[in-house]
Amino acid sequence: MIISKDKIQDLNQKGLAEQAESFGFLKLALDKKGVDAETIVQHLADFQVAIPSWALGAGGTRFGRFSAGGEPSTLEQKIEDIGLIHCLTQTAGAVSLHIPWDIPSDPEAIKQLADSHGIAFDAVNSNTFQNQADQTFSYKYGSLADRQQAVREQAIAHNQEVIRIGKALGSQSLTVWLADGASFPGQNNFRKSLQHTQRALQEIYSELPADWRMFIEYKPYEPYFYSTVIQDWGTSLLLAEGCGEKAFCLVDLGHHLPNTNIEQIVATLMMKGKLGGFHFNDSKYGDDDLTVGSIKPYQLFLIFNELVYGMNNNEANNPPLAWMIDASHNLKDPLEDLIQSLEAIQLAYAQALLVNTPALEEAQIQNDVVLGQELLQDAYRTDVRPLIREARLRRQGALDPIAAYRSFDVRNELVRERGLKTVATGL
Ligand code: AOS
Ligand code: ZN
Ligand code: ZN
Repeated sequence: MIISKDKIQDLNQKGLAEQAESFGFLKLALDKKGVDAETIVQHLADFQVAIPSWALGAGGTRFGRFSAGGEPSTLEQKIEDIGLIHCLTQTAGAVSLHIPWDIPSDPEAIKQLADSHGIAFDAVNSNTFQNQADQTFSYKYGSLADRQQAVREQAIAHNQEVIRIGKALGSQSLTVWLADGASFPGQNNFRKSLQHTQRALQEIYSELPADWRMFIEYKPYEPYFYSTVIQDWGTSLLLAEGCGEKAFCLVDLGHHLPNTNIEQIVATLMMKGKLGGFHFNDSKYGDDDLTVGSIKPYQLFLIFNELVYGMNNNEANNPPLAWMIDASHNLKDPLEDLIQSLEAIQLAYAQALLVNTPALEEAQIQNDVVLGQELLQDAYRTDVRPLIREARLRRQGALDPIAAYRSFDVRNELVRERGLKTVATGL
């Protein structure tokens, strides 16, 4: 299924007058505060977030999985799905592949297909948390951290293979997330596990092309529940520094113990120039992978406030970040879910761009605690939706992507094309 730009423009017609009015009103209000709405709209229009190839089917839990129907079963269909989201939102201009779930049989053809949808290849993800059909050694007790050299070598070789696949697609970064850890005290030697991991990452790093970056993702628990080798940002930073200047930390919002101050982690990593990428999602309890902004939108805003501050005060030369959504669950239509996540990301970004940083710094110098909070909340409580709609309009996206998705009857069309009982590869 392909949605033409003309169809989107037609649908937008009836909302244009109202949009012009609300955008004009907000623009005036921001003007009075010395904020240029046009600059913000431009930032929003340029902001692109990668969609992971495993989030296009209905996610499951270990208790069950309910197909959405019409799910993509090939990489080509996954790219088409991202193309649908991108043409509506104009924000999903990249895909993040998971190897081996999505090995392209013909990289050149896939590249062309993605290109025709305006989609680039973002970070490629390796997988050493599952056994593959043809592999010699099991990852049951570990991969890069495993006590057996043969297991580690197999996991290293897999990561190097993922780099080769990514290279053929024009990808420029590798994300490593390890399940390695232990569920019981006494199971593993902490120091040896970490040393093995560092050496293995160094070996993978040595195969990284000059213009590539490596992202090291951390997570406190799950799938193992006593210890995880790369448990937190400190461990991730230590490993990244042990590899070299092309290695960075990756923050997944769901990978923190409850109430962790994630915005402070973002600030610290950017101060060190070591924040490489971001996995957006939301959670109430753990790595829930819920729709971005569905539970803690104020936290998301505070995180974006640090990201914006970090990008504007970049003494450590932190490179541009790789943005990705890492969310999927089993209730919503996965494409509508992703559209909601993209919207939430844009909202938080726009609000953060509104923060009056000089005034905030002055309030901090004056120890005016109340004013500091007021300044942040003034930005957070501004209805920035007209800015986001304006950014989409200028790129010929849909004024209201969810409404457009429904009015084009996308899911039923996909079910007609692909069938009702479909299973997308992935988690
Ligand atoms: C796992 O919890 C991490 O969030 C990974 O980033 C990701 O979900 C996984 O690599 C997908 O397979
Ligand atoms: Zn993640
Ligand atoms: Zn996760």
